[in-house]
Parts: sequence; structure tokens; C-alpha cells
Amino acid sequence: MKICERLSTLNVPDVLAPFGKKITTAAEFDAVKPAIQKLLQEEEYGFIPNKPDSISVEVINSDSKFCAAKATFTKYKLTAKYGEESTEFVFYSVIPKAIPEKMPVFVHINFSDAIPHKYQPTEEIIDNGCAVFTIYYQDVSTDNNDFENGCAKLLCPDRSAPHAPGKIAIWSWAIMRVIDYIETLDIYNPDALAVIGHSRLGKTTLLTAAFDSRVKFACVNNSGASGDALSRGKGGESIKDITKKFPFWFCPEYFKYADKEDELPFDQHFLISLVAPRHVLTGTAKEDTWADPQNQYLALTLTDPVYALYGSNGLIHTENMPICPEYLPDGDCYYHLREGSHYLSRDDWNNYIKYIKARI
Ligand code: GTR
Repeated sequence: MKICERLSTLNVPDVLAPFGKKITTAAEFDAVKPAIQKLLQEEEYGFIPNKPDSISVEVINSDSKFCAAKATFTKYKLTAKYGEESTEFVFYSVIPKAIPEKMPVFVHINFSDAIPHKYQPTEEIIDNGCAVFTIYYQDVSTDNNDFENGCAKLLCPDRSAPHAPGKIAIWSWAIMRVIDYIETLDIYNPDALAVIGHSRLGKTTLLTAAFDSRVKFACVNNSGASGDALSRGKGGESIKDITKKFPFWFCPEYFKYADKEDELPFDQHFLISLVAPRHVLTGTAKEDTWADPQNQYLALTLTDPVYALYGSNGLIHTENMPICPEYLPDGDCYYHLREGSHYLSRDDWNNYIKYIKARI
């Protein structure tokens, strides 16, 4: 099937006319980005907490013989201060000892604090000449309706407010704080900073990249509903499904769109477009129909005109919908539809790393 046939059945808002007036230049799109960000925060994710007045980072422990002494492992505690108040979370890094001239630095928000982990093949990442910082997302705040624990207690004082941050916005805030720290390090290369996350943490990765231009590569793995997939006409998980099971990921205002996708004044390609002209890497999987690889592809291709404004290729693709296996690595965005199920695999990592290394 052709992309245009698929889109002709969906009433998708034009990202180049997000508030009616047609945008024709990159400068105009830059100027409208804050209003799109506001819209997405008001209607979907809630307001990402502000940058703190200051952060401080303390080393808890380190191991210079990590990965056969090829790398140094460090565990840190980050404290974010707002006036007299503060909140904290731990995070980790594994940094190769032989630092290549151009080294991708990943921030991986993960489902575990185990390093290595099935979703973080740490030794391979190091051997590939990359550094990786890891946040275990539930060290920031738990993955449930409890907004009294971790950083949520300070950052979301009134969960009942219509635009209160959901947990995705709070996890995203934590990634930004780790980037604040990375910026102070000698290894920081502004052209080589990547964020990676899988599934709900892929949604978190995309939100972070959309709001933080320090993220040059957003590796959005199997993120699907309310992440990188178009909500209109979506197969698998709908807004109704996700807001019923995971209401705490979003702001309360989002619930009104359950079964009312057509009433959204945006769709998920608005979120992806905020990353332009930086790189979005979308990983999808054939068996991950709950995420909907076809709608993930549609959302990314709908950002083509935005990338074009910046003189960028965006995703290089044909006019057809993807058929597995599909690997599209040649543009300024990346998409793959691989065999297999919902997972952040070594192959996924290797594909993202290869793409990034070719561009730094
Ligand atoms: C599912 C959820 C998806 C996805 C996934 C995950 O249960 O419905 O949106 O985020 O969890 O995070 O593993």
C-alpha cells in the first residue's frame, strides 16, 4: 500500500499549519516550536518540570576494571536544588578508557539498574567506542500512580491539576539533568549526544529530544502509542487503552481523547517534528503490533516537510508502506522494521550506533 492511500483515510492535522497559518521557512517553524511544545504539554504529557536552580553530583562508587578493565564504571547521586528544596536520584556511567576522537555518548533510560542488562549490552557498546550513562527510571519515581515517591514528590505537588506532569515528563526531566552533568565533562561533544529508551522509555526519549536540543540523536525503540506512532487510525494500543492502564504516564487532560483521536489538535508527528533538524532513529518490530510499526512509519514520514524546511532529507524512503525487513539508514532520520518482538536488542543498538558514528 502507498503512504498517501493510507493517509487519505485519516484526518491528520498539518504540522506545517499547526495553528492555521501555513509555515514556509525554518525560521517560522523555529518560532512556532514553543507553542507546539505548550500544546503537547497541556494536552498530553503535562508540563515538564523546570530546570533546577543548580545541580550537584556526587560519586558513590566506581570500578576502573570494568569490562576487563577496558572501561570505568561509576555510580553517582544527583541532587537538584530549587531554592531551599531539593530532590535526588542515582545514575551510572560506563566510559571507555581508550576514548576515540569522536565518541557517541548515550544516555540510556532503562528498566533496570543492572549493568550490563539484556537491554544494555554494555561491553559491546564500549567495544564500539561509545560511552553510556544509565538511569533506572524507577529510581526517579515509580511506574505507578504514586506521586509521593522519588522526584515526583517535589516535581508534581498537585497531580489532580489538568496539566500536571505525568511520569513520562518526570523521567524526561531526569534525563535532562544527567545531560546537565555530561555537559560539564571533558568527554562531552555537543554533536554526539544520544538518548535511547525502549517502549514507555522510548516515549520518554522522544519527549526529551523534542524539548532539549542538546539531544542530537533520539533512539526511540518500539515506543508506539502516545510516542512515535500516529494516534489516528492506530492498530494495537489506543489512547483509551493506554490512559486506562497507565493514566499516570500523562496529564489528566489527555484522558478526554480516549476514543476521540480525531479531536486531537495534533498527532504524534508534531512531537517528532520538534526534534527536526536533529536525528530521530525509530526502531520497530514486526511482532510488535501493539505499538503498530505502520503508524510509527507514517508519523515519521509526516515530518518530511519539516525536515525539508531545514534543507534536511529527513527519512529517505519510498512512497510505499514498509514491509519487514525494512532498513532505511541513508537519510537524516532512520527507521527499521525488523523481525521479532517488542525488545531492545543488540542489533537495535548496533544499528543506531552505526548510524550515529557515520554522522559525527
Ligand atoms: C505496554 C504499553 C506500551 C509500552 C509497553 C512498555 O504495556 O501498553 O505503551 O509502553 O508497555 O513500556 O513496555
